Amino acid sequence: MIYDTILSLVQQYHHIGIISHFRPDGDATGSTLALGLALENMGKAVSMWNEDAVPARYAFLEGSDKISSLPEVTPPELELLICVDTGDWKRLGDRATVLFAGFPRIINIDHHGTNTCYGHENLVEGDSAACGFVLYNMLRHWGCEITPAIANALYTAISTDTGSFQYSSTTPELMQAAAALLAAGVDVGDINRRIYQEIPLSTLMVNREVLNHMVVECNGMLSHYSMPAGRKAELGIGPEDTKDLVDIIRTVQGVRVSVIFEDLEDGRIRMSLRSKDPQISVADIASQFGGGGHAMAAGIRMKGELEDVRTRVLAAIREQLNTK
Ligand SMILES: [Mn+2]
Repeated sequence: MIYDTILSLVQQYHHIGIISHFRPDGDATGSTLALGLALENMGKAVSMWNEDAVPARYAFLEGSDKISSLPEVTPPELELLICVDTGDWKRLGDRATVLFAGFPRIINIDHHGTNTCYGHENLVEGDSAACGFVLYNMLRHWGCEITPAIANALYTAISTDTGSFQYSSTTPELMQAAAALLAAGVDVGDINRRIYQEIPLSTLMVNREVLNHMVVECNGMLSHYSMPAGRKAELGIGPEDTKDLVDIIRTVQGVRVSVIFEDLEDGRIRMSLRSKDPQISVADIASQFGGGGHAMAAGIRMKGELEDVRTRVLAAIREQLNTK
């Protein structure tokens, strides 16, 4: 059983590093923290890292200040590296992939169906709603105490990756896990206010920009929005502000596929894709362009000009919409 294999590795080693994907979301942050705190409670020396800072909206989580930026060199004492919520190695980020290249003991714990199993041990539950749910089951199997701080981290991971328990990935077992987390000390009103009702004004201003300029086409089945680099600079917005934009344009009645195009400073285009139609997998579309994710939520990063990339990706989506 993979849970036991991972437990025996954890028991065998003392200095353990935990890392998740760049531009961490609630699942990446909550999963890093929940596992980190649980391992600390087991007496381990734990380092929690991320290539990017913890988003401000998750800074309330107890222990989130322990998630630090990457070290300059791989710490010589590091014995075990655990990657959470990260579907492929390069999603750890440009610096992390160089820093940990060739590291001899990597455990990959994830829930992305497109996971490339880059670890020496891989716990990948592709139909699980959140990495936080995979971890919840593993920690329960290990017999770990779910402290209030761990419960809050896991709840944040699970809630944010299910759109507050709205997506079809929300199973009875997941709801039972959420109930157990409430029993373990999550204050559900407080945590939901902190996660969903304390949005920075700058983010809401970006939302307004998106609503002003989104395009709905393909008989109302496709919504998209493009954020050119110049416009980002004019509005003075950072990466945090552009994270969940696709969730705004996907709510349009009748829309089946939504995509956001964002011109990044490094010459690449970031795309965030969502499907509301079980017949259309945006992971399949994303994989045509080197991206990946889940059937209903996927992402792509590729080099190129915004116009050109948009033309190609929209053509692939229109083809799907017209044939299904
Ligand atoms: Mn996730």
